[in-house]
Amino acid sequence: MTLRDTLEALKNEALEAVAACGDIKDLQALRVKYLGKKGPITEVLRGMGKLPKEERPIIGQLANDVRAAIQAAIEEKQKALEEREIQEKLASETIDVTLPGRTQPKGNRHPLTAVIEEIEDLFIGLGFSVAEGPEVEKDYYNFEALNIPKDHPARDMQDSFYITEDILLRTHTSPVQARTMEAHQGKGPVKIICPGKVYRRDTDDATHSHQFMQIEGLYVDRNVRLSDLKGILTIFAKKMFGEDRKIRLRPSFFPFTEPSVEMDISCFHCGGDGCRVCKQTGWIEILGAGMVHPNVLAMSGFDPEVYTGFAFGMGPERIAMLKYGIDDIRHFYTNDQRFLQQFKRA
Ligand code: 2NM
Repeated sequence: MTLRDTLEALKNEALEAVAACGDIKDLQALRVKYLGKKGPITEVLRGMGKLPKEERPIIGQLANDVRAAIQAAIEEKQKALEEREIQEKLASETIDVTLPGRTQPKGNRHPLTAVIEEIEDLFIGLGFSVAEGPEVEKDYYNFEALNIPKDHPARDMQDSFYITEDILLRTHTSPVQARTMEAHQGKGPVKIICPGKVYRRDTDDATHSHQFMQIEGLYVDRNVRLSDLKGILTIFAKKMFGEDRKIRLRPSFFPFTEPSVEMDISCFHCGGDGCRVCKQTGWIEILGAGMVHPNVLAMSGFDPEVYTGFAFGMGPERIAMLKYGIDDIRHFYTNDQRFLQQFKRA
């Protein structure tokens, strides 16, 4: 075989191999095999020295043409294979934009949080600020500063969670109010509501919990009267339970207020005629309140001859239970989705 025939055969073999190739990796191997440094064309060009002088340019030209032909075929194939790869990818990765989206499960506010925030917003609208304080509290702020005497049943070890002899889990949020008054150094006004967790040594049942929420309000200034308390609480009752609500105050007793009252609202279910919600009385007890005891004002640094104040306290669980007809306080703390999901807003 002449060199010319060898080159011609090489070209045909290479072009056939390239034409049959269906894979980019295999094509790369063919490129190395035919055009590489150790390939047959390089070998022909290396052997040129042994050729008669007049044949060299002819064979050299032919070898270059063969190399160019193979190179062109490989490049064309490369493009075709790459194009095929892109088309395959596009076909396999098509997105159906008409498919409906995956719905994300949406949470909702806890009903107790919702009621507390509603009450907060209402009092903020009446000029109150929100104040907070520690849940682990000194006996002094929890009892002493609130005129709760040493022999009061609330101070019994059986009724409160004591940590040491003079540190306990607060049994109400009133210590926050005592601390806030103290921080004001005898200068009014103090106009705050204090929402927060409180703790009592109770056995949990449908209406009792060892841990629950409380919201207390306090307004101390010159000339604050019981009529101011009545006005504020009437607005609260109407906003919370409907514009038709009436309120009534019954005399009561708390160590930290004098006089002390309990407030009822006219039944929002029957309007006052008597039903199962109001136990046929027409009235529903909502909160306790009163005029801040002079001893409490004095212990917190306010002159009771100059300043007076009203205070009130309520249980947001009870408010929420009445508002939504919830029959067991434990529902608030057990996170049963069947309960919680009922308070989704539209
Ligand atoms: C109540 C009822 C009546 C009350 C009193 C005070 C303070 F700190 F100012 F003395 N805070 N909260 C109070 C008064 C709370 O809860 C049923």
